[in-house]
Parts: sequence; structure tokens; C-alpha cells
Amino acid sequence: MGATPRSVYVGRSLGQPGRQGVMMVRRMLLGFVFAALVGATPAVTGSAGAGSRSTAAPIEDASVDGASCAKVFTLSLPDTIITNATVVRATADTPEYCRVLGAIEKVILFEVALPTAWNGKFFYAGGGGFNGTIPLLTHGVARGYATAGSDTGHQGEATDGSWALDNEPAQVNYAHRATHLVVVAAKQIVRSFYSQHEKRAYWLGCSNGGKMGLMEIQRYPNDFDGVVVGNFVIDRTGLMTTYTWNAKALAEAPIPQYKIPAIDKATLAACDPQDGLTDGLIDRPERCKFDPKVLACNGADAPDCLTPGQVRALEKIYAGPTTSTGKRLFPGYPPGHEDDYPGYVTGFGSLSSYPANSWKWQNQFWRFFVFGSSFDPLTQFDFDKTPGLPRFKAIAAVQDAYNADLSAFKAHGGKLIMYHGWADHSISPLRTVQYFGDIRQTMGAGSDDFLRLFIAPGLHHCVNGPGPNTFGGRGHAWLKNDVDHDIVRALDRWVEQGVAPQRIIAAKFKNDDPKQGVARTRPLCPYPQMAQYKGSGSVDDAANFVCANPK
Ligand SMILES: [Ca+2]
Repeated sequence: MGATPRSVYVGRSLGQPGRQGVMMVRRMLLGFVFAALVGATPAVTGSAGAGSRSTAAPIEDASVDGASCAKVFTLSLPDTIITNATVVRATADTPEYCRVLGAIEKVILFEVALPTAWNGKFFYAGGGGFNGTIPLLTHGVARGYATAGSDTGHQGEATDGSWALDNEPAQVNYAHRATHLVVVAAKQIVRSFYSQHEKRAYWLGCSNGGKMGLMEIQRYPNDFDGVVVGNFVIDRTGLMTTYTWNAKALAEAPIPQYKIPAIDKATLAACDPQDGLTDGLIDRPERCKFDPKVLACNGADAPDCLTPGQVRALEKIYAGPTTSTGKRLFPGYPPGHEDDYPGYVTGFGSLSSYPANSWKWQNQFWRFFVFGSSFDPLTQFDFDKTPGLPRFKAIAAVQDAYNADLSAFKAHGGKLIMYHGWADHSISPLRTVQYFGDIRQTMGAGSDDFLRLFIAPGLHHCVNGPGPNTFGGRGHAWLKNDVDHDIVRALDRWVEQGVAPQRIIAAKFKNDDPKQGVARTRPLCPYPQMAQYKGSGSVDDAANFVCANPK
């Protein structure tokens, strides 16, 4: 699931999203009426500016550009109010744009960023986790796109699912409906502002933001011409089942943070050479047969070995959830680069103090979306029976995005680029490989006309990791702002010129800091191809690799 957005939530009453939303809109309307009376642009403050960021520098729109920005207030859209329109000055990273805030049906807050120097195209930024704030849009603006995003109808931290309790409309909005409504409204705002129809519409989202993109092309296939989804949730219920599986395994035998380096070292030793190149990275980790028993303590417990219980827990994490008869419910995590395990799987602290993100997600989901607040997943989730319950299936029908028939999106002319990290220990890349196969099987030979998958070795969840982890995906810096290095520009070219990406050159910055320079580059290849070393030159230089099918 996604990292917490950098937006700051300033609202209150997490348990009463509906009431909070109504109060907030009342404040918006009061501000609008007052502003209309005094002839000024309404300025929205406090929680009404959900997704408000300290980094933006809005100015009152007294300039010519400001007046142009304020023209969006003349728009009349169904069930929609526009609450703010201000010019944001250019910064070193972002050109000048008109920032429009609004709400649909009172509770679906959205933002549209309209760059003064527009490339003629629309762009949508998916959000992370359970959403609840409007994500940053500046990466779309920096590329020249008119960019939109939304909190999808509730306000709160991205790890908070309490708003979903007994609130089916909010759950449906979060799943897919709110995004579609915002796309429709935002396109109207774009057309009004520029007096011109957008030429194309593109999507970029990672984690939950990737799932939002899949929901769009599965349910509203005409909304977008091209979609990039990364490290994405496919079936929410399956992912949460995995999280509960891991939580139960670790509740029986916690693996403390200080033992993670020993696991990381052991998998690297076993798996790094197996991909054909000893380079500190594990490519195709599903092929590595790593046995956690090699870490078993030969006597007393120690930081560099695992107790029998911890060995069993790690075996379960790699294997993924199964029924009592061994039927696989969902893929586990392939071995390798476990340095992110404390955050995503095993928890923080020298013993078993703070739980990992995955524990929080599954606890919130089962309690507030599915079975009620008294449900205790660690004791009540039954891997034989729970996935078959009607309530489970009803939630899956709304929250999962597993449909492999994308023929309507393809018929629309849509292109889909998926990316993932082999070292993602939040969402298993093995499920993405399965889904990729399902689409190709469902769509037949024509799937190559609209679908590509890139999987980066050593990329953790959306960002970070020891591998080439920066290529224009969500949350990435750019090595170069061109079609060879930016996966969004590669998509744009594919849609407009019909040139499918043959590879994307990814970079790893020293200490993941672009200011410190490049540590390594590597081509990401369209799956099932992988980057293969030519045999000479630096293994840290993409020029010394070719994309080819693995031997
Ligand atoms: Ca290797």
C-alpha cells in the first residue's frame, strides 16, 4: 500500500466524516458568498483546503493571469462547487499554474492544477493507501500537463480506514466512483480554462494509486488514453489476506529488527549469482530457491540466526497464505533485499514493539470495511472459511480490480504500462506477474498492442531499494526528462506516435539523493525480457546491458 502522502490533514472528527464534510462545505459556501459580496476571489482555509500544502505559494489573483484563473468560477458543473482558484508562482521545479480547488457532492474534494504553459493534455495523479487527502500534483504540472487529483470522498490519514465503517457510499467512492466523477469534472474545468478540448488523458499512480488506475480502465474505459500503474494493488481482499497471514505468523514468532540484516545477507548470497550476474542485485527472485533453514541457530539464539519459530514465520512469509489443506490463496514475497522488512512486514523495535504497516492496513480493513469494529483478525480470520463468506465476496466485488478483460480500454485506443519492483515487500510482484499473464491469456495476441510490464530488480515499494529505482514513476526524481528515462513520457509517445517502449533507463542516485549524483543505471526491460550484461564494462552503466529473454 502507498506511503503516506506528504499532504497535511488539518481536519477533525475522524469518526464522523459525513458530518465533517457537511460542516466543511458550509464553511466553503460561506466563504464563497462572502467573497462574491465583496467582489473577491473566495479563499478557502483550514480543512476546506484538504491537501493543503505548505510548499505551495498561492498569491491573490490580482494579475491578468489571476483573473484568467478566477474565470473557472463561472463554470456550472453538476453537484460541484469550485471553492478556490489562485495562481501559484513558478518555482525551480514547477512552472506557474492556476490551482483550482473544489468539491463534488460536498465530500469529494479535488484539485486541478492548470499550467500557464500547457502541453494540451490531461493527467491524473492517483493517491496512496486509503487516500483521505489530495496528493501532490506538481509532478504532472512539471511535465506540462493539466493535472487533477482527489481525496476520493473522505478525509483522514492514509492509514485510517475508520471512515469506511457502515458507510457503503464512501467505500464505493473510494473504490472507483469518486475518481471517475472527478475526472469528468476536471476535464470540464480544463476545457473551460483553456477554451480547448484536451488532446489526451493520462494516468500515473503507485500502490493504491495504481489500483485506482486499474479501476478506471476496467470500469470507465473511455476516461484515459494511457495509464501507468506501479507496484499496484490488484485484489484488495487478497492483499489484506496476505497481510493477516504474515501478522499471524509473526505474532507466533516475532522477528526483531536487528535480525533483518542477517536475512538480507543470506538471500543476497544465495540469489544474487543465480540471475547470471553477481552485482549486488537479485533479478528474477522467484527462480531462487532460498531455504530459510540455512539461518537456523546452531545453539543459543543470536542476532545473526533464527529460532525454529522464526524460520517457520519466514517460510510462511515467502510462501504466502494457504488454506489448511495447502491451497494457495495469494502469492508470498520472493526472497531478496529484505532491508525494508521492518517497515512493511516484521515491524520496528528491538523486540516486537511497533507493528509493520501491513498489520495496520489489514486491521483497519477487516474491522472498518468488512466485519465490524469488534472483529479481531488475528484470532477470527479463518483462512479456510473467511474468504468464502458472502460478506467477503461482496466487498471483493467492489474493492478488487482483478478483471483481466481490458478489451473496452484497448478498443478505445488505450495503452497500459505496468511497473513493479522485485523487492516490493508491501505488494508482491508475483501477483502482478500473474495478472499480466491473465490479461495476455484473456486478450490473446493483441495484448502486445497495448500492454507492457517492467519489473525493476532491487526496487522496494514504489520508491527506494538498492536497485535502479528512479524512472519517472510516482515519487521518483528524473535522471533525464525524456522518453528514454521517464516512463510517463514513454507512455505519451506510445499513445501519440505508436512507438512502444523497448526499454526504460532507470537510475539509482547515491544515497537516493539526486544532488549526490548517479550510482548506477540499468535498463528496465519489457517482461518477460530482462536486462542482460554484455560481458564487459561497468555493471553500473545501462549501456553495457541489452534486453533479452532469459535463458
Ligand atoms: Ca544479480
